[in-house]
Amino acid sequence: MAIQWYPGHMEKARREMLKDLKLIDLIIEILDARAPFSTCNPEIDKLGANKARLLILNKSDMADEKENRYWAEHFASKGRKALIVNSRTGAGMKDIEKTVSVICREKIERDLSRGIVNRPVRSMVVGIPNSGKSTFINAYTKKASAKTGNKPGVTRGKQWIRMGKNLELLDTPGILAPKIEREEVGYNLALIGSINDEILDREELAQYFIAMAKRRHIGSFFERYEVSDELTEAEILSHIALRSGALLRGSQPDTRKAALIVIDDLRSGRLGRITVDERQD
Ligand SMILES: Nc1nc2c(ncn2[C@@H]2O[C@H](COP(=O)(O)OP(=O)(O)OP(=O)(O)O)[C@@H](O)[C@H]2O)c(=O)[nH]1
Ligand SMILES: [Mg+2]
Repeated sequence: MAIQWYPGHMEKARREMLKDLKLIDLIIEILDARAPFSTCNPEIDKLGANKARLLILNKSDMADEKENRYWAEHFASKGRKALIVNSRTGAGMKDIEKTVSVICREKIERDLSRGIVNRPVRSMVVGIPNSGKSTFINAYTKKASAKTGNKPGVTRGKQWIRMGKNLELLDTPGILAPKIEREEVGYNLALIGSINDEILDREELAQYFIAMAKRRHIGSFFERYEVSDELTEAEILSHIALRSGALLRGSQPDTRKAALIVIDDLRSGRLGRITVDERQD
């Protein structure tokens, strides 16, 4: 599956980010906790080589709790601090300040040795489209200062946000293009709604997810549609079509429509809290 998804404004945003990087001490990378591997951009390792880094496992309310803890530990084992956050409620944000002062201790000590006291840490929020960058900033600053929307690519401009005396935040557009080097990364990004699935075969995407539900015994899936996990993916889609009354002429099951139902149920959380990325050990 060759996903070509790199709109023009992403390349422009990337150039902007490179300029902005010179101004900051700390990169706050917003990941989607449902797909922490797929939404993490490895390019940042190179671009932000000399910067302090904080990972945010955002939308943690939609991801499996056990997996949230796994991913936080996974990143910690690689020397990367990751906080589990829900930007809609602000849950998990109280640890940010303390964490920032730990991560940026070197900079703070360097400042102190030069006689600079309380110069704020300058930070920048980055992440792939729709990961929740604007919602994160709004919640953290507790005022609606950045525009949000449930569509990739809403933010185009940029703005600095002053946050008390210890932190300054730069709101940036969804500047990181997802890095799709493996097929399942593309599928997982599509499942969580991070890339336009118009460019994908949705029936194939739904079948990919159903195979995952079978492999991982995601009970909520089979309960919701009252279907056996012993059927094939195609049979399960047919079953879902029939029981939802999604029929073609001649009463044939409309499996395309069934695929849309499954994907929508998954994205809106009706199948429960599901982390789509597999553990990486
Ligand atoms: N459940 C849940 N939804 C979230 C969370 N954070 C963001 N969202 C939702 O995710 C969608 C995208 O959020 P945005 O803040 O617009 O994402 P963004 O990264 O700024 O997107 P672009 O600017 O388009 O790149 C919105 O519908 C938010 O309400 C979260 O922690 N939990
Ligand atoms: Mg935004």
